[in-house]
Amino acid sequence: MRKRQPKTYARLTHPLVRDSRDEPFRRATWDEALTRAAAGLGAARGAFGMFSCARATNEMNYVAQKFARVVMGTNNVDSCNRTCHAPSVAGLSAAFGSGGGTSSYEEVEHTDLIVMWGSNARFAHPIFFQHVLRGIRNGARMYAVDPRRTSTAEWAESWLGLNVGTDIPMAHAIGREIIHAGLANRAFVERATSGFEEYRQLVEPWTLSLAEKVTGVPAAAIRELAHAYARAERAQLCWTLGITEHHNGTDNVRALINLSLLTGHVGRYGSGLQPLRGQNNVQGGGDMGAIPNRLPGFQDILDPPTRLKFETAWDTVIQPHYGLNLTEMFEAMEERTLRAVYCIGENPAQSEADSEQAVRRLRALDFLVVQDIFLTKTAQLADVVLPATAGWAETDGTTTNSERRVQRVRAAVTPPGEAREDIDIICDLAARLGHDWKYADAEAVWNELRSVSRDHYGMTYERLEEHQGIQWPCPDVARLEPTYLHGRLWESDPADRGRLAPFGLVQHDPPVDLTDEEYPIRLTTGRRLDSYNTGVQSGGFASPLRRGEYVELCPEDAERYGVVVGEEVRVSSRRGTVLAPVWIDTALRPGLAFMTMHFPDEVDTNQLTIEANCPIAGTAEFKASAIRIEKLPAPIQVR
Ligand SMILES: Nc1nc2c(c(=O)[nH]1)N[C@H]1C(S)=C(S)[C@@H](COP(=O)(O)OP(=O)(O)OC[C@H]3O[C@@H](n4cnc5c(=O)[nH]c(N)nc54)[C@H](O)[C@@H]3O)O[C@H]1N2
Ligand SMILES: Nc1nc2c(c(=O)[nH]1)N[C@H]1C(S)=C(S)[C@@H](COP(=O)(O)OP(=O)(O)OC[C@H]3O[C@@H](n4cnc5c(=O)[nH]c(N)nc54)[C@H](O)[C@@H]3O)O[C@H]1N2
Ligand SMILES: [Mo]
Repeated sequence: MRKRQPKTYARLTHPLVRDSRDEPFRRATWDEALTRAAAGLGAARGAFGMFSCARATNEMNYVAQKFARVVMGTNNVDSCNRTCHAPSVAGLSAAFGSGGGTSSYEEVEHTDLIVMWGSNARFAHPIFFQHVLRGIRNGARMYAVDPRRTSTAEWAESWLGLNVGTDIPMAHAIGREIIHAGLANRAFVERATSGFEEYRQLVEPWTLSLAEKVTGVPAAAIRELAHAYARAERAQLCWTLGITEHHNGTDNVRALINLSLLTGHVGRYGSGLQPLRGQNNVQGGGDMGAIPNRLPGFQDILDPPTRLKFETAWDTVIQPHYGLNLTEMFEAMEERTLRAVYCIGENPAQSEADSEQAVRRLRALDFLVVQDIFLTKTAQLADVVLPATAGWAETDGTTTNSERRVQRVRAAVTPPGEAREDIDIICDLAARLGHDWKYADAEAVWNELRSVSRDHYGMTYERLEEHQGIQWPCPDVARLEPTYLHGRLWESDPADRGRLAPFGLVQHDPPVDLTDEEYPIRLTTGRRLDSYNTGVQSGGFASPLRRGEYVELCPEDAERYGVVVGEEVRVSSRRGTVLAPVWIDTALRPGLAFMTMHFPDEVDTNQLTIEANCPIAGTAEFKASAIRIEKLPAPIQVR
C-alpha cells in the first residue's frame, strides 16, 4: 500500500508574479505586484469577478464587495457560501424574508427536541454540538436524519438512515402524518402562514408506507419523529449540507421549513430553524454584501431607495441588477464573458464540483489574482499572488457566526514575512485604480457599515466588547433584541404580524447522477473531524486522527468486491477516475460510499462529483454522485 502523507502548504511570505503562465513565479516587491494586479484587473472592467473570503473578517468582506461594486462597477461578487448554504439563505428568505438562522445556540440548551437533519455536527460543528449535548443533558430528545450512522447520530435517540436525496419524501410524509394525526398547530397556520391547503394536497400522496419505500426508513420511525416534533413544546430543526448540497437544495430547505410552519416551531424562544453555517464568517460575508444580490446589511440591490442610499454613501453608481454568483461566474469563464478574477481566500480549483472542468476554466482566464495565506492549487494558476494575514489571530475586526452573533477578533500573533492585511491590500489596489479610501483601522470600516445597515447600527465595537458579541438585528445602541427571529409571526395584531410565511410547494426530484449497472454505488462526500475543507489550512499539523483519504465502504460491499482496509482501488464516475485506498465503516449501508474533500492533492474527490446545480441557489450536488469501484490487478511479483 502506498503511504499517503497529506500535502503541507507553507505560508506565503512575499508577493509572487510571472510574465506568462508557462514561467515559474518570481518574488516581487509589493509595489510591482500591486501595479501588475491593478493593470490586469483594470483592463478587465466589464468582465470581472471577485471571490471573497468566508474566513476573513466582516470588515474585509465589506471592503472587498465595495471594491467589486465601486472600483470595478459590477455585482459579480460571491464566496464559497454558494457551494454550501446558499439554498438555506434562499429558502429562509422565501419563507420569512430574511436568510439567517432563526434561533440562538443558548436555545438549543433549552428546548425539548433537537432534529439534526443532514448534519454531522459532532464532526463539523463541535462547538455548537456542545450546546446540543447540554440540551440533551437538560432532557431534550435528539433525532438524526442522515444516510450514514454518523458520530452525531450515535448520540441520538433515533437514527433515520434515509437513502441519499430522499429528504423531500421524508419531510412530506412527516407533514402528512402531522396533519392526519390532528397535530398541526391550526391557530399558527391560520394566523402566520399562507398556502396551507395547497400544501395539504401536495403531501397527501406521501403515506408512511410510500415514504418507507422511497426513503428506506421504516414507517414507524418516520411516524415517531412526526409525532415527537409536533407534540414537543419547543423544537429545534437543524440542518446542513445533507440538505443543501443537492441539485434541488433550496426545495429541500423549503420542505423542512414547512414542518416548522405546520407546528409553529419558529419565532419563539427554544423553537426555531438552524442551518449551521460552514466557515467562521460565511454568515458575515453574506451580511456584508459579498454576494451578488445583496448590498451590506443583506439589503436587496433591486430596491431603488436602497441603491440610492449606497450610491450617496459611496459616491458611485450601482448596477441595478443582480451580479453573477460563483457558479455563474464559472459558466461565464467558459463563455469567455468573464476574463479576470480577483480570488481572495478561496480554493475553487479543488473545491468546485467537477474540479477538472473548474481548473480548465481558471486556466483560460486572461488574468487571475489570488490573495491567500497559502500557495494553494488555485494560487498556482495565478498571474499575481498576494500574501495576506490570516483573518484568525493575525487581524483585527469582527466575524458573525451561525446564530448571527457578531464577535470581535484580534491580532494576537505576528504575521509571517511581508504578509499584509486583506483590507490594506484591497485599498491599495483601489487607490491604484483611482479610488482613494481612507480607513484608519478595522473599526473605521465597521462604523461605515453601521451607517448604512440598520441591522448593525446598534453594534459599536465598545458594545460588542461589553456583551461578548451581539446578534443581529441590533438597530438600537441602547437595547438588545430577542435571541430569535420572526417573533412577529406570533403577534396578536395582524398589522404587527406583517407578511405571512408561505408553505413551499416542492416536489421530490431524485439525484441527477443516477446509479445503474455501470455506476452502481451512490457516493456521498463530506467531512471528518480532523481536517478542514480542501486541506490547505489543516494539512500542516500532525494528527494521529488524520489518516488521509479513503473511499469508505460498508463491510458487505468490501466483501462483495473482495477488498480489504488499505487496499487501493479505482473509483470512477461519469466524469473522472481516482485511485483511493479502502476503509471499512459500519456507519455505511450496502450501495453507499463516502469520501471527503480534505486531501485533493492525494485523491481529488471532486473529479468524481457532478456539477448539477440548484437553479435557485447555484449549489452543486456534492452529496450524490454515481460511482463504480474496481479492484486493481495484483502487482507482479518480482523475485
Ligand atoms: N472538521 C471540519 N469541520 C467543518 C468543515 C471541515 O472541513 N472539517 N467544514 C465547514 C464547512 S465549510 C461546512 S459547510 C460545514 C458542513 O457541515 P456538515 O454539513 O455537517 O458536513 P458534511 O460532512 O459535508 O455533511 C453532513 C452530512 O450530510 C449527510 N448526507 C449526505 N447526503 C445526504 C442526504 O441526501 N440527505 C441527508 N439528510 N443527509 C445527507 C452526510 O452523510 C453527512 O453526515 O462544516 C464546517 N465545519
Ligand atoms: N466533494 C465536496 N466538495 C465540496 C464540499 C463537499 O461537501 N464535498 N463542500 C463545499 C463547501 S461547503 C465549501 S464551503 C467549499 C470550500 O471551498 P474553499 O473555500 O474553496 O476551500 P477552503 O479549503 O476552505 O479554502 C479556503 C482558503 O482561504 C484561505 N484563507 C484562510 N483565511 C484567510 C484570510 O484571512 N485571508 C485570505 N486572503 N485567505 C484566507 C486558505 O488559505 C484557503 O486557501 O468546498 C465545497 N466543496
Ligand atoms: Mo461550506
